[in-house]
Amino acid sequence: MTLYDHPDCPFAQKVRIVLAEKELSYDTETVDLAAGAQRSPEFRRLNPFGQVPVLVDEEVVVYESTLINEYLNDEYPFPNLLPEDSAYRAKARLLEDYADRVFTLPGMSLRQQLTVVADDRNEQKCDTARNAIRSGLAMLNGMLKDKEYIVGEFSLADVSFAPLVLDLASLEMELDLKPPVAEWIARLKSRRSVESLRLVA
Ligand SMILES: N[C@@H](CCC(=O)N[C@@H](CS)C(=O)NCC(=O)O)C(=O)O
Repeated sequence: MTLYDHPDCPFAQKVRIVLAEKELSYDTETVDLAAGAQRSPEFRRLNPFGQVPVLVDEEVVVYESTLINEYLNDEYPFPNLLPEDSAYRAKARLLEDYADRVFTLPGMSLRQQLTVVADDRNEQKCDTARNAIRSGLAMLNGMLKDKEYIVGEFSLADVSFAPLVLDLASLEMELDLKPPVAEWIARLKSRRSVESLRLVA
């Protein structure tokens, strides 16, 4: 199995966490995004949208991190990372989608702005991103009040939030994390899969 990867890509990190949870061995092909390797005809044959991550498992090619993780969970079912109950499974999937679109993408946008000297930053973009991240953390805080993980057991929903929550320190934000969410982050950080990937700053 080969993962077309980039070390800083939070979507590729989601896949790496699942591969580690399932203790699967794989090769890594780092795609040089800065040099535009994702736009090469060879890479576009794997993913016509020209993005990492892409997983190649023998003759099976899957792109889109959420779909790769679904594939991994179907094909390598132990440990199962989705709830048995279909209502909870739907909830986990909805939260994965929320994490990708409403939490991780604003985090990437903020991170990108922070690479620019302060005077040239788009403060409106920064504020929008910070607000989205704060709303996401507040929502998680409410959901985690009586649970160890977002839908009870550790699931693909936790995986989807993990890359950004494990790297909140780099976002230069004042955060007053309440115990449910702070304890959940500590729990995520102590998982063997996460420790082994050294995603924690
Ligand atoms: N929805 C995609 C997003 C993947 C994505 O945004 N990948 C970025 C790196 S983090 C990428 O390959 N960017 C290169 C480009 O778009 O040219 C997923 O979940 O896999």
